[in-house]
Amino acid sequence: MFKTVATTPYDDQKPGTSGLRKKVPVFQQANYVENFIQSVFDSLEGFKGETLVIGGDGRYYNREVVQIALKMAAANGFGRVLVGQGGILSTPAASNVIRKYKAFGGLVLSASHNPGGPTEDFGIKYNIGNGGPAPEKITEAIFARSKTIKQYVIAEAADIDIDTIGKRDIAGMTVEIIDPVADYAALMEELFDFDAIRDLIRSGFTLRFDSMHAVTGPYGKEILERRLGAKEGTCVNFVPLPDFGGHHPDPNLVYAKDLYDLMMSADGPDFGAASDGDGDRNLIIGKGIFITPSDSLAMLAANAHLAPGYKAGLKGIARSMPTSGAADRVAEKLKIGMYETPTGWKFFGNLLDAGMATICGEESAGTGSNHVREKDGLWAVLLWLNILAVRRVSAMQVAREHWATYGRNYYSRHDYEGVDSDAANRLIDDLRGKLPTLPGTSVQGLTIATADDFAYHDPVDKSVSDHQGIRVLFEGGSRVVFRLSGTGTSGATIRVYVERYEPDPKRHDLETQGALADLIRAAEDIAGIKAHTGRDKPSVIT
Ligand code: G16
Repeated sequence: MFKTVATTPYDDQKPGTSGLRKKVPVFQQANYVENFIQSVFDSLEGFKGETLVIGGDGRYYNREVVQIALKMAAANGFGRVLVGQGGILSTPAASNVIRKYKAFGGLVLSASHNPGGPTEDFGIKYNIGNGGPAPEKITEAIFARSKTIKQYVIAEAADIDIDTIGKRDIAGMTVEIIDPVADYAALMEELFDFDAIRDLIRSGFTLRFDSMHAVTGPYGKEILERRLGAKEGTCVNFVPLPDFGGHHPDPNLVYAKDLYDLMMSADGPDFGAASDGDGDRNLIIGKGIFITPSDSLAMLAANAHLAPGYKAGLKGIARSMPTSGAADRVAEKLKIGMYETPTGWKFFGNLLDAGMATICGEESAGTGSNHVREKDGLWAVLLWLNILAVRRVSAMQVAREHWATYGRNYYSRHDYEGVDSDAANRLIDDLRGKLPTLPGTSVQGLTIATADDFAYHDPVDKSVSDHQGIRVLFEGGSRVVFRLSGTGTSGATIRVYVERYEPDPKRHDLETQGALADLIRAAEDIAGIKAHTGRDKPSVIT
């Protein structure tokens, strides 16, 4: 019933910021998927007879990998697997299912916001029993195992029907095909005041939710249109497609430009939002105003008590290091803890589990809370709607009042994508080498106060993560941060994060790139991006 297959290791199965992401043809190499999944299982202990969750964002190759994973889970001794119907589970929904059904862990099949299709991206991520991404200790063990693996085990069974809800069996292991939306929608009803949001919508408030042909389509339809009464047509691009309709399912101002243009137009709706490939990211645009993810985190944290799920207040806020300091000011006012972690949602898990943080967020369009252990795109949309339903003001007013109270953190990220990896590594190495000489020097009229290579000391498990990004802080609180993306699949992506704090409300109406112009020039002077890469402008500005 089970067979052991001899295999040889691949040397490139190192999980990045969020799991293993590669082009589909890489995953299609002989035993590539099997090697990785076996390496995951070999790095875990005590799962015999336990429950595993499997689901993905529906991208090309999702269905094939679900079948392989099911047969390998059976051969490795799992007792039961819960699979989203059609192999679909958004990342936050998968996190919820793992928690709700006390599963041992889960395999989330996604390359998130990266494009999908036969020559595009695929990914596999392992989540632990708290519903969150495996911590570095486990991802390192998986990588180590993948370099020495000699065999894997798999059930000799036919593919099973994953499209019909119900229980079936694969080589003695129970497989339950579950509704991917129901548990998640129930959780959202617990956290938010659906009556208040329904009233707001009934009063004429209009919205648009763009699923970018990715996984949140069915979730948006059910929650926004069916349960909250938004009119049909509120959800657009809601049919998940294996290639996301040929688009980049990344909810930013470049790839969701249609939504942005609509929201800036005179007859646009009151509120617009989009989510990404696997449903964990969010883009929030009020009528006439784009809310940066860093600002959204701060504004949600400042107003969260208006939603039933957070009425007791927040224990603390956590943000990734490159995320702006806007949320820090909210934490200061609320007199709650503020934690700065490396990029990667996995670093929030310990803080959430320990009850130290309630809300977390990242500049990369991610916000979430202790309701699951992943960032959650629709959750952010619903919290915004709940706040607007209670306050009965526009998103623009929420933002303006927030800035008037706390000051404004002008913020932008400049990405240089598809850069030669050696050149990108040299740029970072050179920067690292320069760090001790930078403080006290002036660039573009700005004086550098401190410069370092960010290292995180986890306050819960005391683990240390080094080399998490180069920070250059200027006198007055502005800063630039440089790091290499850990989610790309071709070449390297250099990310430059630029931030200026502006306390003066008379200066809260500036155009962002203009407000940051001297810092952007300073970043070039400090890092020599053009000299290292030949690029004189970023590929994406968000
Ligand atoms: C992943 C991680 C996030 C991270 C983002 C960008 O998001 O879960 O924590 O901020 O990648 O990472 P990087 O800057 O290394 O590319 P997602 O939505 O891709 O899963």
